[in-house]
Amino acid sequence: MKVDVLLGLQWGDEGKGKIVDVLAPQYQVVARFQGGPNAGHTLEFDGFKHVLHQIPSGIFRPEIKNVIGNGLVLDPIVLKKEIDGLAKFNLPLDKNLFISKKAAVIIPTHRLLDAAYEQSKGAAKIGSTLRGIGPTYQDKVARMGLRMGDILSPNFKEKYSHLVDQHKVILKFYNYEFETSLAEAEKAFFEAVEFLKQFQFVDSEYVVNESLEAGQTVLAEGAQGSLLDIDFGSYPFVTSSTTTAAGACTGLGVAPKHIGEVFGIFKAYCTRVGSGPFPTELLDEVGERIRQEGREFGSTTGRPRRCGWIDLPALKYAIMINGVTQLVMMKVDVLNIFDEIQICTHYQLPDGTTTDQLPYDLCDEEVTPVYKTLKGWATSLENLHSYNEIPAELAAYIEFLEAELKLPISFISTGPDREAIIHRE
Ligand code: 2SA
Ligand code: MG
Repeated sequence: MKVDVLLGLQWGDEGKGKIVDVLAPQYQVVARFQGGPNAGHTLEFDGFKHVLHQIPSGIFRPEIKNVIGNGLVLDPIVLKKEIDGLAKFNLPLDKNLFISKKAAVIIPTHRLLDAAYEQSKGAAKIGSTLRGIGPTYQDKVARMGLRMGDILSPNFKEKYSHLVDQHKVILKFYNYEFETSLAEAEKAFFEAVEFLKQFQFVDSEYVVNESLEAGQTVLAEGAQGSLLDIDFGSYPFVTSSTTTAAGACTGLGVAPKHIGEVFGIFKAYCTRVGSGPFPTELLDEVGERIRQEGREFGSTTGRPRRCGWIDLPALKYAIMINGVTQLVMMKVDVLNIFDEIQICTHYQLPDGTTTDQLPYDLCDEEVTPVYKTLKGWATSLENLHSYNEIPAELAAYIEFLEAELKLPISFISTGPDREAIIHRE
C-alpha cells in the first residue's frame, strides 16, 4: 500500500487542514512529517472551527491512527494545550494518537533564542512565528537536541539542564533578557511533559511501515508550504524543515518506493506571512479586499497575511520539486468579488527578457510579474456541488491553469466548510 502526500505549493495557509479532513476517510493513518507549532491547520465542520498545530488533521475521525512523525519539532506545552482543547470532542486520543520518540523537543529557551535571533536581524528578520522552530532544528542538526523519547528517561532533567545552560550562553551573547519569562515557562513545560506521558510514545517508522504492510493507506500531511522549504524556498526567508515531498520520507521513515499520489494544494490567489520576496504581492486596495474577503490572518499568530495574485512560475516550480500528481484549488470563492482576475504567467527580468522559472535569489533579483487577465465570474458559488454547475468564467480560469500547470485540478474548494467542495472524478 502507498503513502499519499498532501502538501502546500505556496507559502503555507493553502487550506491543507480542510483537505486532509475531506480525504481522511479514505486513509487508515494520517501522519505529520515536519514542522511543529508554527503550523495552523483549520478545520470547520458542524458549525465548529478548530485549529490544530501539531496534531494531525485526521484526529476528528476516531478510527484513524494519527502519527506525529520523527521529522517534527514538538512543543510539549502547545501539545498539552491542543489535547486539552480537544477534550470536548471526546476523542480516544490515548488510542489513536502516536508520538514519535524521535521527534525533536522544543524547550522554552528555544523560543527565547528564536526571538533573540530575530531581534538581532533587525529589518532583515525572517518574520518567524517565534515558536522556537529554527533553534530546535538547529540543535537537532548540531546533534545536541532533545528527543521526545528523552522525556521518558530518568535523567531527562539533567539532559534538559545541560542544553539550557548552553542556550543561556547564547542568550547572554545576544543580550537577551530571559530570567523573568523562563521560570514560568519551565513550570508549564515540566507540567506538560508529565501530562504527555499518558500517551503513546512510539518508534513511528514501525507504526507507519507496519500499517503499510497490513494493507493500510497512509496520508502524509505537510505543513507550511513548498516555497518555505529549507532548500527550495526563498532562502533565508524560509522555515527550517523540508516541507516538500521528500520530507515525507525522512520525516516518517518511509522509502521513496512507497510514495503514491502527491496532492498539491494551492489557493486561487497567493498569500504569505512573514518577510521575504513575493513577486505578485498587491500592496493596494485589491490586496486588502482579498485579505478581508479571504479572512487572511495567521491561524497561529493572527498576523495579517500579505496577499497577491496567483503566481504560475512559483507553482510550476513547486509542482516540479514535489512530483505533484493532482492539484487541489482552495478558496476560489474569495475571487467572487472581482470582475477581472489576474494570473502571473511569467516574470520579466531586469534585462527585459521573460522567464517562467524562479531565479536563484528572488530577494536580489528584481522580477516584474507578467499577467494574463481573465474575466471574473462575479457571482456566489454557494451550493454548487458539481463541476457542470460552475460559472463558465470559473471553468475558463480552471482550464487555463490546468493547461499551464499540465495537471488536473481534482478538487475545487468553494468555502470553508467540509461540504463546500467540488470533486471532479
Ligand atoms: P518559522 O516560525 O521559523 O517556521 O518561520 C519561518 C518562516 O516560515 C513562515 N511560516 C508560515 N507561513 C505561513 N503559515 C504558517 N503557519 C501559521 C498558519 C502562521 C501564522 O498556519 O497560519 O499563524 O502566522 C507558517 N509557519 C511558518 C513564517 O511566517 C516565516 O516566514
Ligand atoms: Mg495555516
